[in-house]
Amino acid sequence: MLKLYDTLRSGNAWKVRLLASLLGIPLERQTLSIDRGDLKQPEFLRIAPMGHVPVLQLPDGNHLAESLAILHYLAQGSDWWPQDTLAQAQVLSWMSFEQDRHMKPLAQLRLHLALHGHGNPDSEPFVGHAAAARAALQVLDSQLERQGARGWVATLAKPSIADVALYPYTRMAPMGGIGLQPYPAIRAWLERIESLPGYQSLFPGQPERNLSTAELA
Ligand SMILES: N[C@@H](CCC(=O)N[C@@H](CS)C(=O)NCC(=O)O)C(=O)O
Repeated sequence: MLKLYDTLRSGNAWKVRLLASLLGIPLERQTLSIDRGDLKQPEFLRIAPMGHVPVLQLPDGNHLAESLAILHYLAQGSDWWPQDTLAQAQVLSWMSFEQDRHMKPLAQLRLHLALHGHGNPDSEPFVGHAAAARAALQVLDSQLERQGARGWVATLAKPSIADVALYPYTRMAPMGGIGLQPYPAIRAWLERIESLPGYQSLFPGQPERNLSTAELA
């Protein structure tokens, strides 16, 4: 069985649980705590040299770090990783965008303003993160509009791992003070992802916790 090292609220780890659930792949879950310092322990750093979750443990004992590498691994042989070389490159292009321009500002706003609950949104660096987050969401909204009402971020007929990669931090943007009202194509796309068979929320069965910051286990 595959084992996922995650934390309760990691959006990067949510990507992995979401894809596994969409694919019907069972995952054992070991949930670590950043606050308790679990990610700095030598036993974690031995399997995760980068010191971050998510990390996937394979049945043969190998470990795989970085959410997008794990998505790529899990999606092999499925429709979530297209067969056509150009389509694959387009998926990689949107996944690079996610890491380079999308995830970081949205994650920083959510982490500091919502989860830690301190930081003045009207001061630096949060003003800069908010501008970067809105610029990234505008790029995503325009792409989804270009792809049409039935298209996906990087592909047309079927969703790909680019959609999974871009979903969690877009969905949680309002936690960091970035409302999604100005992005109609994004709002329609979020709804379509949430109605896919196998969709899994951040806290399955506890929808009220999805956008909450409560530190209950
Ligand atoms: N590029 C990495 C980013 C992973 C990442 O930032 N993980 C966060 C949780 S969402 C983490 O482990 N943070 C630990 C820390 O900041 O000490 C990925 O996509 O997996």
